[in-house]
Amino acid sequence: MADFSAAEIEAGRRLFAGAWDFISAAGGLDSVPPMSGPEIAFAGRSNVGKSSLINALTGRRALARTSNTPGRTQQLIFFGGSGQLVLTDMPGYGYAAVAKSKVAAWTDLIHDYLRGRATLARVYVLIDARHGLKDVDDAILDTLSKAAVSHEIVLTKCDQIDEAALAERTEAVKVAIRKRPAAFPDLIATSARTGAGIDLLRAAVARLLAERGAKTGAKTGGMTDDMRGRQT
Ligand SMILES: Nc1nc2c(ncn2[C@@H]2O[C@H](COP(=O)(O)OP(=O)(O)O)[C@@H](O)[C@H]2O)c(=O)[nH]1
Ligand SMILES: [Mg+2]
Repeated sequence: MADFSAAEIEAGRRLFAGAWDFISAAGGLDSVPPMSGPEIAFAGRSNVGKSSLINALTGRRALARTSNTPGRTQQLIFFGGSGQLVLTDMPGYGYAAVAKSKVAAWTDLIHDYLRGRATLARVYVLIDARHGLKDVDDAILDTLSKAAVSHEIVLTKCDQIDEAALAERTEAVKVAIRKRPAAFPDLIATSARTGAGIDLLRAAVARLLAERGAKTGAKTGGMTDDMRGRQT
């Protein structure tokens, strides 16, 4: 797993500290909030733990609604904090009991969003540590590669398997993504339940934004007035 300095861990902590709020939910591209600060998105199968991870990162118990009923989040959900960073909870995929037409609509939305969002700094693709990569995950990884969107795997629910199984799973996923150039070669193992790896994921985002800021000369600032107006 990637090494982070104490300064990066602290930068990560600060990046996610403070108040986080719901900005808006979008069922289509016409209703996504205007692009503002750098955005990171969380993708993954229904029930993989996207909402729980967002709650763990932001230290809020119910910012992103979590659910035992897979397939409930059918929209892109945007969250903003006191800084510029925007978090996007993406609609889950791979839930069998959903009608084909609905799957097509989600797929279109996800693909449009990934292609059209210049502020999107990285997509974290969540994989359940118990199950590893599945065919449906390959589909989103293919889409991300084609759209040349930077992405990294995050293992979720690591509290559910023992250390040896986690090491084995980590290695298997690493081998599988080695053939994907747009995929970050490392991955981060997390548990929203125990908090394991959450500080590392925060640090990874802080490092990403620092690198991106250095490239674009972007300054950090607050949420735009336009975004505030959209908060509910
Ligand atoms: N044991 C364990 N359960 C988790 C973890 N993260 C999420 N869950 C559970 O997995 C289910 C789905 O989580 P949710 O965040 O709603 O998944 P989403 O559909 O990807 O947004 C819920 O019952 C969560 O409590 C975790 O780190 N460990
Ligand atoms: Mg969710």
